[in-house]
Amino acid sequence: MKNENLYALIEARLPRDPAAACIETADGLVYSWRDLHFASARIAGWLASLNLPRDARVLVQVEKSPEALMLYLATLRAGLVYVPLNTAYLQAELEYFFGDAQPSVVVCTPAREREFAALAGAAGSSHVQTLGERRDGSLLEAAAPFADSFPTVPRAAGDLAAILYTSGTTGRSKGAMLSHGNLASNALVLDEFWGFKEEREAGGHDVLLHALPLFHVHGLFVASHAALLAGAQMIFLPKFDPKQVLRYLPRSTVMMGVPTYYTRLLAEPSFDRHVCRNMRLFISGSAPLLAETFEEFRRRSGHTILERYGMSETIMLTSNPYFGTPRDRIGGTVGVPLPGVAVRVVRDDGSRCATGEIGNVQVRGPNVFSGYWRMPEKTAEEFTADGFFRTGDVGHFGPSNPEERKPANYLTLVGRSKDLIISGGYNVYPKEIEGYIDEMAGVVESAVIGLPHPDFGEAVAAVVVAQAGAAVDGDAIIAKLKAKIANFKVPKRVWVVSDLPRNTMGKVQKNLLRERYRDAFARSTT
Ligand code: MCA
Repeated sequence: MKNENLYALIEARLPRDPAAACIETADGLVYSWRDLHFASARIAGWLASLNLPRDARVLVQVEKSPEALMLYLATLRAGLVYVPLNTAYLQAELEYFFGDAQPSVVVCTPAREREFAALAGAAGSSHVQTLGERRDGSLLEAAAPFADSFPTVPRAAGDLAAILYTSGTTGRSKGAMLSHGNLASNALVLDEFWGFKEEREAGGHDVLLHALPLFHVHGLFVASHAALLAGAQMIFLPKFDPKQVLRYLPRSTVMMGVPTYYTRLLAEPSFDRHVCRNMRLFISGSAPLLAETFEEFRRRSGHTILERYGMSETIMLTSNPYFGTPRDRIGGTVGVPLPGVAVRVVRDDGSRCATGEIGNVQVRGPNVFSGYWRMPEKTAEEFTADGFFRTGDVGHFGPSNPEERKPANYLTLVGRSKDLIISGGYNVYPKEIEGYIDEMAGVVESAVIGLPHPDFGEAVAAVVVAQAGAAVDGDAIIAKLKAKIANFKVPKRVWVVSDLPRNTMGKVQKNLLRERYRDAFARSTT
């Protein structure tokens, strides 16, 4: 029977020349495909030596490095389940992930070893290793004695490969369970849809400029899988630094990023057509790309950004086309459903919307996850009887008015049915932050909102009601939150007010608050 482990597919596609460059780092190190294959075999050998049960979780919170990618590949090879965590998460958040995922293996940065050992102890995880950014830490030492070959553990398409935590509307994060088949099907579709296959078959050599974090769908799956299946070289930057990106762009052919990357590049005076001379594709996702960024980018670089749409639960759903003319990439839309992916827009009663009519976006296909980890009820709520996942996004197919030049199969997102803020490509659910603020001394209640921000697209802000006579200070609230939760979730501004606007039903009118404070970050970049 065919081994449907994603790594079996990657292995089958390894370039013929194993000495060819696979990853180049900003420190000037070059890893070959052989290095990647051998080192991930050693880590897989170590994981296998632990004799863990099927579906054992490997929970990882490390900085970006080639070895972090090898650890992910090793987990696939050993048939275990990879659980990556944002490096910004702090104690309170980590406790939840440990309790929920109950990992058998934990890998953290050397600096946080003690903290993780305590968390692991409490959660009953027996194996804690460390991995630093420069090949330091205990993991590589533990893996060193193992062979540089490892037979990839057989897995079926439906077997669990990874759990990705997404913020939850109720404040609790949910673990989206993605299978080997989910990951492989999406990677294979994108290989063709975004022209990697054509480039390869024409004898070209794609070079992917990889500046995304390695713990989300975007950087870990979409970007890395594309390069791994294409045999393309990756330039691996530890984070998005526009100056560094400008240095590597002339040698690159493809870049993927969130809109903030593109606005930051446009803020660099030296960003021009010459710098992009070898590029064939810029892709944007994870947050809405503003029309002005789309247009200005085209003017400055001569390239039309390809905007696509995805989620942790579904990986990629729709994309603007790569083939055709640049005019086929329509700004403000997220393009057409990817091959094999069914996307529909429906009314609240489940009936199909007409072209141009706004409704709820739902999706079904081999890319769609099987459910939330240990949350059968939540999973059941999010799927329709005929197997479509309710994305929580609101949109329409085709033009919503006669002036719009949008074909009927192009999807435009106009909002979300769930209360969600997307800041710099990271999702933040107000309910979670309100929970932390409301438990602070002197606070009666709070409303967390997203406001337009020139750098992050949207920024988190909070409006807080204090108890009469209590000395509640916005800056103090921010400082307390910074010590407790991931920095991107911390409100950039807090206003203390006497009460919140409510409708006749008593519900807080966040739209009025968003209106009142809409210009708060108008020219700010912090
Ligand atoms: C950093 N800060 C932020 C954010 N990132 N504030 C709001 N939103 C953010 N996203 C704050 C920090 O709290 C800190 O504040 C200050 O900015 C500097 O932090 P630093 O880490 O130096 O920031 P940075 O390196 O400039 O990072 C900004 C960034 C980064 C490059 C835009 O957030 C980023 O790489 N975002 C990409 C996210 C991503 O990969 N999303 C994909 C999710 P202070 O100084 O006050 O502490 S996957 C997904 O959504 C789906 C499936 C999909 O379709 O792709």
